[in-house]
Amino acid sequence: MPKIDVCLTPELIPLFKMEDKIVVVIDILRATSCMVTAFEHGVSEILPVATLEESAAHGQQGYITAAERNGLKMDGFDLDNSPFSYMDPILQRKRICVTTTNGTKAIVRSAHAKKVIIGSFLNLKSVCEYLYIRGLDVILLCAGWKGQINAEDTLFAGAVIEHLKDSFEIGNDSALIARDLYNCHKEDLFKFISTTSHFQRLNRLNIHKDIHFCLQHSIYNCLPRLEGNILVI
Ligand code: 3SL
Repeated sequence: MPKIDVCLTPELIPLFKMEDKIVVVIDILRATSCMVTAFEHGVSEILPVATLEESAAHGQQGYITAAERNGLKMDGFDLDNSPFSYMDPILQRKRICVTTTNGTKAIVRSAHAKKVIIGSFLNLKSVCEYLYIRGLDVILLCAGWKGQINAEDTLFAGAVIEHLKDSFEIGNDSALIARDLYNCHKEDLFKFISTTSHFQRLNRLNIHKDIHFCLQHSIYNCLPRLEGNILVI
């Protein structure tokens, strides 16, 4: 049986061999939820970059730019990191260059994997179907927060493991912890997430509706994947 490992923070990437595995990058609040929402609303490609400078430079080349740090939109860029901003019809068929505090860095750091796909609760079913059909070893990469573990990405990793439990072996203890955390809290994810650090951070910024939105399960079918350094569907 293929195995599922969980990498709880990008700081641990050097401990994993990604070249022969499918990596699912997870940043539930909010980067990967935004990306799935963007594609579902007609965006044609997303270029994830690590730095503000790279995003600004791509703005000069015709990309729409999005930049978030510490939950806030950065001055001089077009978009913030709210899923609702990506529903604007003006973005249909447009290319967006995005940089966020953790999510885009995690994507860039996993670009050497065999395949990189984008996971969120919004496209949970599509993620699980894809992994089931491929039947390869998987790394669920949690973007975390500035090198630390976070609960919401770990919960999503646990949800994937729980959904695929009959077809994949648990690869490491992080996967075991993620699965059990999800099973403990799956009846009321919001209640648990409302006790977490990023919830408090976003709450201080009045971003409650994004949190509710990002915790919806499988409302979208798209599955963004990395081709070269660009996300497409
Ligand atoms: O860290 C990230 O990549 C962001 O998703 C964080 S935030 O939700 O926009 O604050």
